[in-house]
Amino acid sequence: MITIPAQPYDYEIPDLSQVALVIIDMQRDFMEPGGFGDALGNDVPRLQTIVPTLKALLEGFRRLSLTIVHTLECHQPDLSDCPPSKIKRGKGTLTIGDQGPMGRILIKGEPGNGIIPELAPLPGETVIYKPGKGAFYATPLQSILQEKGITHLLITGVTTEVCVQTTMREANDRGYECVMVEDATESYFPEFKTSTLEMVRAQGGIVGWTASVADILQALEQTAQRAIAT
Ligand code: C5J
Repeated sequence: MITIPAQPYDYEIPDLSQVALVIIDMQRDFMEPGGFGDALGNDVPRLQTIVPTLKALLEGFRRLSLTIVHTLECHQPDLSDCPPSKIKRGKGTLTIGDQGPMGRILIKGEPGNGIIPELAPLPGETVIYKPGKGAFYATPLQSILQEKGITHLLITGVTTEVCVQTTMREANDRGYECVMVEDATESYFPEFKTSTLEMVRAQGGIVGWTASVADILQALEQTAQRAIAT
């Protein structure tokens, strides 16, 4: 059993083979000027603060050969998977499908839709293309996790109260034991990040747990070292 200090109480993973790191939407469209987040008038650079901590967690998972899932919010070029309500929403300077400085906004394969280079997926890591905010909606994520025997998810990425929280709630309803990683998720709105972390772990962890990258890495690495020593 792996025990991670967490809130509202310790989080336990039966075996390293059962945990996956889920990295939500660390895409240029949300992280860089000229993308979807920027078009909606957000303070885009503030999301950069989590890149080093999330990278440390990703590298820890790679060192230990654990399961890694990246997601991208994106749509087909003909927008056939994008509800008209989503296109209309926001009244930003550019909307989904429009040509922006990094290519068409939120369209699969466009330069702006790619994951930032610091966190780019490596061969063998799962990449989920998702048309919704939640990573389970209209994707093969559930069947991939089931095939791998994953029961525990460490959820990270952007933005905390939109795609990260939606994914965690979807996962919770499907029976996964989830941690939202405090210093590996970020929002354009600091108060929304704080509230999301609080609402996840309120009421005895009604949606799950929150924990820090340092505590997670320490627990996972100690377990892996113990396994090598025995
Ligand atoms: C948003 C996301 N904020 N990845 N997407 O539209 O959170």
